[in-house]
Amino acid sequence: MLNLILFGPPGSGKGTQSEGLIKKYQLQHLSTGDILRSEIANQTALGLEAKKFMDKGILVPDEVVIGMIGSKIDACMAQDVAGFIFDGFPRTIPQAEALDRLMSFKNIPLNKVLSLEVSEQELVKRLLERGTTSGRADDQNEEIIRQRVVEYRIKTEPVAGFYDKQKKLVRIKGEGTVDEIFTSLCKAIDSL
Ligand code: B4P
Repeated sequence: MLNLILFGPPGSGKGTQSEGLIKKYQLQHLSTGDILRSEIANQTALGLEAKKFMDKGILVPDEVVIGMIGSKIDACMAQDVAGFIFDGFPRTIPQAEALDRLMSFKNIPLNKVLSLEVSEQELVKRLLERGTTSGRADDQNEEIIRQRVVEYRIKTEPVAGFYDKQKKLVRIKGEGTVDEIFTSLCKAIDSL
């Protein structure tokens, strides 16, 4: 199995690059952002709870996200998958520890953590641009976007150190064209 984490701040291109990677490597895409938005669209209890946090640019509580990803992995393992791309998960140290436990319990490896490095100025520009077309509440307002970046710096950035210690972290320049960044990601994956 090939199992990867696509890591990086909001707007760094995790969702964009996942699209190409899942096609090329035939991987199962697990995006906690997408799963949460679908729960909101279906007005489930989990979605209604998550929306309160997401609309403010704050991370959804760990126990909600960890339970959610655990059941998605179980559902995918019931089918025959070549591997997973985790997109937007883990976003905190407790989430990373929970994923380690889950993977080792299921006896599946985590091969690499690919970290997209993008400046804050570029992140805010991209998300405001997407806000004009996506209809996403968390992309509409610069204050909320900056709050998401603050959440990233405080709660998510330490996760890079967690995987660096495990010698799994690869830093990739996340600025340039989508194709250029895709080529760098593929190079890192193919060197495995
Ligand atoms: P996510 O859905 O994960 O979204 P994201 O971080 O905003 O975006 P991503 O990095 O995927 O950017 P994209 O490719 O789309 O999270 C949303 C919210 O959900 C979080 O704030 C949080 O509240 C909650 N959440 C999700 N996971 C959670 C977790 N594990 N724990 C707790 N809470 C969680 O790109 C953005 C824009 O840039 C697009 O418009 C794209 O076209 C553009 N772009 C991409 N690459 C580009 C390039 N090379 N050049 C120019 N523009 C580019």
